[in-house]
Amino acid sequence: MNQNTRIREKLERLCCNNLAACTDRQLYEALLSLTNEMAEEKESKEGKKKVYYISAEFLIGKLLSNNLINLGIYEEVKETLAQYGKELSAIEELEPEPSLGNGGLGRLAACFLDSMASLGMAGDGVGLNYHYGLFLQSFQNNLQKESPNPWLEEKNWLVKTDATYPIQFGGFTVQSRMYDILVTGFENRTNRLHLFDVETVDESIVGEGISFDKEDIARNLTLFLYPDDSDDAGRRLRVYQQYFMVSNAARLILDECRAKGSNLYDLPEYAAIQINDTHPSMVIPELIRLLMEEGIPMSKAIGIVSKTCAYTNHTILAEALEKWPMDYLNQVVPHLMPIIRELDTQVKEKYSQKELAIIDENRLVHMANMDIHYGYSVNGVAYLHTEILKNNELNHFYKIYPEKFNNKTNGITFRRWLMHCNHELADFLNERIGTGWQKDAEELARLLDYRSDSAVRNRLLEIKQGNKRRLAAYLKATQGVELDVDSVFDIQIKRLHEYKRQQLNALYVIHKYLEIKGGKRPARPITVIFGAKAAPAYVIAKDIIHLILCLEQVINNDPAVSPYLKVVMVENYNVTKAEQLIPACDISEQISLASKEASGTGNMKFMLNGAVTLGTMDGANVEIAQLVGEENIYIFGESSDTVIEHYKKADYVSKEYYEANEDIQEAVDFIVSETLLKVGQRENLTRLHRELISKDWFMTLLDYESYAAKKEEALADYEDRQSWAEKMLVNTAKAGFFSSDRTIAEYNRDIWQV
Ligand code: 26Q
Repeated sequence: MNQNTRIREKLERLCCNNLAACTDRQLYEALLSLTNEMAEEKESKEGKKKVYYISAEFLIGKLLSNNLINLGIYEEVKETLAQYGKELSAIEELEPEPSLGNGGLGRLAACFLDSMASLGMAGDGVGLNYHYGLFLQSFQNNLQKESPNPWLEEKNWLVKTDATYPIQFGGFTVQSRMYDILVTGFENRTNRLHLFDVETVDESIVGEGISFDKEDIARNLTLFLYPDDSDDAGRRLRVYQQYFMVSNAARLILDECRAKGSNLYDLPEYAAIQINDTHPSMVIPELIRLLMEEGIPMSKAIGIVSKTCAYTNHTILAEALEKWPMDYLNQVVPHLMPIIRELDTQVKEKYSQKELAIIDENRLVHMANMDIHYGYSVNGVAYLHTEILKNNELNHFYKIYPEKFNNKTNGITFRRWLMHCNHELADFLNERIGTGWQKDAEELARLLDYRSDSAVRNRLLEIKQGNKRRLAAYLKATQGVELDVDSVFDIQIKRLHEYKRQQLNALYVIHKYLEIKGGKRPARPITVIFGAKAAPAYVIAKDIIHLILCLEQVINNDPAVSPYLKVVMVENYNVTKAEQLIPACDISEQISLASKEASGTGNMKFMLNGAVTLGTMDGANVEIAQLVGEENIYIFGESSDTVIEHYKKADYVSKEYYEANEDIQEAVDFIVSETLLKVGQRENLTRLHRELISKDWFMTLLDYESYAAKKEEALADYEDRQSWAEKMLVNTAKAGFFSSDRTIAEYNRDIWQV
């Protein structure tokens, strides 16, 4: 029986033998069963060792079409449905997006699961089954509003398992339950994402917006993904969540390893545990505790765990490094405290420097420090990031454990970020360079043979134009905005944070607006697209969103300007929207303050899809620049060394830049102009204005001049369509290095050895 017939029969059976009469919803549910059934068939007998990737976030995005692609049945399903007059794309739209992550860190974890399965490695994810993903964002009066974001429908991707554990907190115990999401590899094995939950969670305790009773742990434990750590009760709940996650993980790992024959002394031969940032760090003391319960002496238990756990650092912002007050831990996990204290004592006996302590003089427990002392590997997520960790942020540790430090430059899965989101480009590549790139991403370099071929260049331009048209239609349908598809699409989509500097982009928009008002039109209309959620308690981030929304209102409604410049803030930016936006991008904005963005992964997605980067020498931009060469990227701004010097000397004064440059002053002052105050809130706009002039911690004004100049250069170059197409081609061709298959192969070679 051929594949097509088999799928048709299965679908028919799932649809009670009347596919034509099925609604799209029924078809969605049938496809969900079909893919899970086929995925289960690909679960293979395990080898001895397995990777456990523990993460508080897995930003997996919609799964249906990705699973169809990975199972190799996308085209067949699409055709079968078409024969009955059904459209796969309409069915895909019905799937709710599981937004179980905040941003880059969670999306990376999802790409890694895809790559482990696609490479045929035994590697499972372990995390939490949040009932509500990252809040839904809507705009009201040019302000961000948050509301709950449920994703669990009656029929969903979760497979209920029999695994359940009693998880003990200070004063009470909850019973957990493990649910699995099947992770299909591309034409390869199936792995699992284990998401733990408690049965007592109660969705009815959610009140106004995204508020809820933060004290009622049994009912709220896995209710929400944490968007921030703004209040005390919220922070405490986060500790409950983290311990719940790692205690379950530790028990599962020990159970599975014992079942495979481990005597627990040989645990490192059975398990490699990757700690994704410090959120799962308590797995270290928890494993030690559980091993001791099995009768293993503490010193031995510490040794075993130290050979099993490895830590990835994703940030150099000091405020994001988790430090938990001892009081919290005493309340939430009193049984872990003797172990954490002993780990700290052993460190203090060996090393007197206070930077190396786990428990500091303010009784704060430094989770990263525990990971570095008691893990066997510490990695950063891009070359520059790892260098900064070694030479600055974690230098004290690097000096005592140089052998533990290694770099693993991030990557992205090409299945989702090319094959699924950009069918036209994927098909064209298959046609021109064969399909080998799907398994060996470096084969994309074969495209370089065509860099001077005008037929290929024209086709790339045509594909881009088609994607821009599709995006325009999508934004018209979802937000009612009209885009000029012949304009340059300049896109910045990522979490809103001052260090990512959406405000820098906004200042340029103001400058352009004023220029056009003054009669100077750009060579070609420009469309500046933003997408970003701000943490609900992050005041300045919300002010920046307010500014962008006010600019959108003013500019798009000004008939003298809107034919030449438009601003669009995409509502509720998420993975699904990224999949629409990225293929349609001409200029990719990666403009963080150098030294602050650990890696970035959006930058890689844009590059792969033929956008040209406008960026600073930060994170993985450095490696992108090296790969594509300076004529295929627009780099501006101060270097990370200079920026780090400014912080050390505390000598950056934003006001000096404001006073010295007329363009800057004009743009900054426009934030509090009559024009903007008419559509915006005085409080928000004046606060942001003041912040930029008197503080500007992330040095927006420092880089304004070089940013504006580079952007002008990029816009001018865009007019030579043939040479721009060559830049697009080189970017796609050189993106192979950023496949997460390469990243995962490196993790396995240097850290996991599965
Ligand atoms: C911490 C404490 C309390 C509440 C929340 C948090 C918290 C939550 C999420 C801290 C950090 C995060 C997420 C960090 C993150 O996404 N980092 C990004 O990781 C990407 C993958 O490595 C990099 O590409 C980005 O550069 C980095 O910013």
